[in-house]
Parts: sequence; C-alpha cells; structure tokens
Amino acid sequence: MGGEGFFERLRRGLSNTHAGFVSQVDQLVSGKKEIDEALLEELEEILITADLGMDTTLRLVNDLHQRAGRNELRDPRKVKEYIRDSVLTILKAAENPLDIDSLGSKPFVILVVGVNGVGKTTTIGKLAGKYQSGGKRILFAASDTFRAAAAEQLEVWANRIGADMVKQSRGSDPSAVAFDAVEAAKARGIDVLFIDTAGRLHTKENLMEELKKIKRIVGRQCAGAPHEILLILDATTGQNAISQTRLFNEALGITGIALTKLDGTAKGGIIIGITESFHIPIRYVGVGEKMDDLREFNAEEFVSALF
Ligand SMILES: Nc1nc2c(ncn2[C@@H]2O[C@H](COP(=O)(O)OP(=O)(O)OP(=O)(O)O)[C@@H](O)[C@H]2O)c(=O)[nH]1
Ligand SMILES: [Mg+2]
Repeated sequence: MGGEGFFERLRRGLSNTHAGFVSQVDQLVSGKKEIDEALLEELEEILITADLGMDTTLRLVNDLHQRAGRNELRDPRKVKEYIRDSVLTILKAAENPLDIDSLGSKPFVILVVGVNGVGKTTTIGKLAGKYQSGGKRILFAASDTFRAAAAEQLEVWANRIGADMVKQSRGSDPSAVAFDAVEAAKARGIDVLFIDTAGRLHTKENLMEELKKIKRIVGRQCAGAPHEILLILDATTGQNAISQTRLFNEALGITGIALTKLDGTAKGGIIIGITESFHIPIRYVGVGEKMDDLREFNAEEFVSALF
C-alpha cells in the first residue's frame, strides 16, 4: 500500500473545510474583473459561514475594501492569496507546541477537560502513545468516575500502550483519584500524568466545581501542577466551540487546546475564530481516529494543507 504521507493525511482531513471555504473563494473570484461591493459582500458571507467569526470577517473584508479603493489590490484572483496570508498570520499566533521537557522536574501533569464526546479520552490515548514512543513513562488517572464505561475505555488505551492507570470505583470523588495518581506518579518516577475527566454539560455548575477542585488539589501536591490544562474541542460543533472555550477558560484558565474531528466537518474555519477570540495556544489538531491523525499544530503546514 505504501503509507500516505503526513501532509497528505492532513490535507485529506481538511478537505471538507477546503470545499466549504477555500473552494468557495475560488469560485467567487473566478471570471471576475474587479473587486467590487458585490464581490466583497459574497466574500463576507463565505467567511462567516466558514466560522471565521464576525470580527475577523469584517476586519478582512474592510481591509480588502480599503486596499481595493487605494488601488493596491485590484485583481480578484489576488483575494485568495490575501485570505491565505491573513489566515496564516492569525494562526501563527496560536502556534506554541506543548513542551513537556521544559519543566525540569517530574511528573508533568496534564489535566484534560471538555464537554461530552469531544474526544478527551481518545486524545489522551493518542498523545500518550506519542510520548511513550518518545521514551516517556506514562500514567493515567481515571477521574471520569461519572460514566460507567469511562475507566474501561481509558484502560483499553493504557493496555494498548503499556501504561499504568489509577482508578477507583464508580461515583467516587474525581479529585481523590487525581490525588492518588499524583502520589503514584511521584513514587514511580512517571514523566507524564494524564488526568481524564468527565464531560457532562459545561453549563452544570457541578462539573466546573469538580474540575476546579482537581486543579486545586493537584496544585498542592506538585508545584505548578496541572502544568497543562488541555481543553478538547470538537470542530464539528462550530460556534459552540467558542462558548465552551469561554466557560472552561473562565473556570479553570485553559493553557492549551486540542481541536478534534476536523476531518468530519466543513467548519474547520472555527480554528481561526477560536484563535482570534482567545489567546490560547492550539497544541494539537485531530483529523481522524488513527494515532497519526492527531497532529502537533503547525500554522504553516495547516494553512498549506487547507489551501
Ligand atoms: N473522525 C474523528 N473522530 C474522532 C477524532 N477524535 C476523536 N474521535 C472520536 O470521537 C468519539 C468520542 O471520543 P472520546 O474520546 O470517547 O470522547 P470523550 O470526550 O472522552 O467523551 P466522554 O468521556 O463521553 O465525555 C470516539 O469515537 C473517537 O474515536 C478525530 O479527530 N476525528
Ligand atoms: Mg471520555
């Protein structure tokens, strides 16, 4: 068969967003003679529909309008190039890979949060697999004690990569599991501890209080922990991802984002909306269910694959 290259996988993963966004821009400008009001209006609609967000859309369209007025930019075919360059500039600001070696002490604690079904547990599994093959010692904390099968699901990943897992019976205090896991991680010389959490609705006070408690307790046990509070967002939810980020960030102070399921949506433009609305690094993007489909976020590569 021959392995499909990394870049090709990313390109394929982003093909729906390409079709819903970049191809639309292509169609809009093809055959047009000048950048006029009608063209800009249509462009505005394409960008909003692609989930770039209102602020970004207006900024880009107004800038194009002015440039066209000053005759700096007259050829409609240059519009795509302009959009591409602007998107790259925006996304560059979100490029800041997670560096677990920066700490100089062990363990590096990653608290993984997000609403139901966004891909928390699978992202932990994939990430842990990457770190493991890089020679790191991994431990999982099954702090989703709410859902019946949650610990079992995490355990499958633990077995797959040969990592240990700390769990308690269903319904027990999630922060007690996290506490035990940090102690175990310190005792066993673990490099990276992943804390998996429940994903009940973020509007429920409870969950946020529970997560804050985990954060507080872990912080008392280990200086600076959790060293990363990784919010998982499902790209298929579009604008919902923005409100989820706001709520989790207000409660916990999110330090990084992983945006999953970009392969299943035309709404991948939400990555631009998120970057413009929050100054939180995008650590990873997910473009499929395989291990290789979780990619460290690189703006240049992402934009090349998208365009
Ligand atoms: N297509 C695709 N599917 C993904 C991606 N990431 C995760 N998934 C799938 O999304 C589904 C939900 O993933 P989970 O990891 O169980 O999500 P979760 O956030 O832990 O869910 P809860 O524990 O119920 O809150 C699984 O079927 C994953 O395989 C991705 O990048 N692309
Ligand atoms: Mg889960």
